[in-house]
Amino acid sequence: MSGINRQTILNTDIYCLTGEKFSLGRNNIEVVGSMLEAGVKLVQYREKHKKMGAKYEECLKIREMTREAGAAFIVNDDVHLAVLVGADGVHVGQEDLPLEAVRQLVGPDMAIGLSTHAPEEAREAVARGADYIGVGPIFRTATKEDVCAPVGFEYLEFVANSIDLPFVAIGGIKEDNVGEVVRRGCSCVAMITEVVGAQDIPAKIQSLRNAMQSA
Ligand code: 3NM
Repeated sequence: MSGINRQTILNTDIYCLTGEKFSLGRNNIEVVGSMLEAGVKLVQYREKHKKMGAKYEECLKIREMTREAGAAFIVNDDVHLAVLVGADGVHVGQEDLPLEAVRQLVGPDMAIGLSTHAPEEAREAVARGADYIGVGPIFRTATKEDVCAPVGFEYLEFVANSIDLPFVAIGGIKEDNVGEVVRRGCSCVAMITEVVGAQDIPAKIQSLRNAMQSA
């Protein structure tokens, strides 16, 4: 038994997403290895522009590594890839398949995360059976293509106070602003560039944890 399940998948502090082009020349496998070495317990594979064959190979390897480390593994966008590699979850956006269709494909055990940017999307996520929601972008970010304007703290506070679902804040979160996010009632934060773009990933994770704990 891994102990990882739909309801508790966000019960951790740092949710790390891959982003090879921001990884200082390192590949995703190497970067995920450093995240796991640092004790990260939740990893998402996110690569918008790789070919499916390459994504499949990387996900198989990351599945093996995360399982070994007792970490949860979520695949972004590709529902069948998530199923094929035995991921713990799949994360989708507002324009992907509807949640009911995703649930049909992944079965009863896999967590489904949904990106949201406004109160009505959060309410809809609850009604349609998401297991958790992403709340963002909190700050300006250039990492995601076609990203909307920052939603700021107002939407984050709305979710923290009014939505009965686990949530993760995302978008432009860095060591120097993560404390503000935590103080708004957010216990799990997701990051791409702050982690994958760090020269020393374990040291960065430690600094982020220190900043979160002293917030
Ligand atoms: N989703 P960074 S913002 C993947 O708002 C993603 O839903 C967002 O990258 C959302 O930590 C984002 O480098 C990019 O800003 C996060």
